[in-house]
Amino acid sequence: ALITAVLISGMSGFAAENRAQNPIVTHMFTADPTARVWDDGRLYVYPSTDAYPAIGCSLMDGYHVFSTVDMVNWTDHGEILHSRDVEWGREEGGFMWAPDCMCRNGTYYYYFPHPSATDRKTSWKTGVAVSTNPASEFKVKGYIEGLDPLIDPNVFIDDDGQAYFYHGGGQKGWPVKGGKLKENMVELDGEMLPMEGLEEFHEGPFVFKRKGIYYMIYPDRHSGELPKKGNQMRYAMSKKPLGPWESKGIMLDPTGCHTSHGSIVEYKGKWYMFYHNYALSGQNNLRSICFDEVFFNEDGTIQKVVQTGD
Ligand code: FUB
Repeated sequence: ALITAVLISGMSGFAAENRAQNPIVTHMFTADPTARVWDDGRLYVYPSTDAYPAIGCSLMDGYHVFSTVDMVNWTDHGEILHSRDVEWGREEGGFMWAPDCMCRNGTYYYYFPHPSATDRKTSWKTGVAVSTNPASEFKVKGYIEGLDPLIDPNVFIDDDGQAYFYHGGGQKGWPVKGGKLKENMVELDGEMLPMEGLEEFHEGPFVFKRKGIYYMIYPDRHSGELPKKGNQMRYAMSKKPLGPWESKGIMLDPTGCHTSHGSIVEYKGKWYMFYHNYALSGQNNLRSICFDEVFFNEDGTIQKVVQTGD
């Protein structure tokens, strides 16, 4: 993997009135952002990469990492992983879909869905690449054994140190499942269970915790005009990391892309949602990552996120 530190200035962040200048990356097309804050005080975004010209999701490849300390200036750390680094991948590459990254004891675990060369529909595996650096030198270690062929991995570590793995979607009607991970972050600890109580689940689960409440956000199956087309982001709340979940409705309207996908993170005292829209390309399958602030009500419910820059 390359370490290409490119300072992208003047194209993103907050304007004077403290609103995000979306999209935050304009020199390439990016989607499915997972935002993480690590001990070095930076906020990192781990997105997937859309191929230009747009030909759907098949040629998505070459994951980059972006980071910031001020939500204004973003560094592109360059490509950290490509399908050619993946043993079980398709010879022609592509299909490097929505990733996640988690840190435990100074090691960064990068989770990515990738199908085999023979059957892209039912052969998805969740690969794990490992590094001691959050944005470079990732080496593929293999994949998590014992999973269903679902997409969109997500990892959450609870306050007691227990790690949880979630993933879901990939085929129409496929579920979202969750379970425990062992301390080594690459093996399941017990059974993966279907997550109960989620309305209209489509794909892209992301779990976080705030004030003792567990949240799962996810894209639903909506595809009509609202006035924009595409999936809506819904959310559910729970008292436990593996549910049962209580559906709470829509927290992000369609962004103009066929898909939606997002993550929520706290940074420097504010909460942000990262997601993608089509503002840069005007095409629903050439996406660009964005963020906007998230506001919670007293009872913990989430106010609908106002999209900036669409
Ligand atoms: O970007 C490729 C796939 O589309 C992701 O894995 C899904 O979440 C959807 O955004």
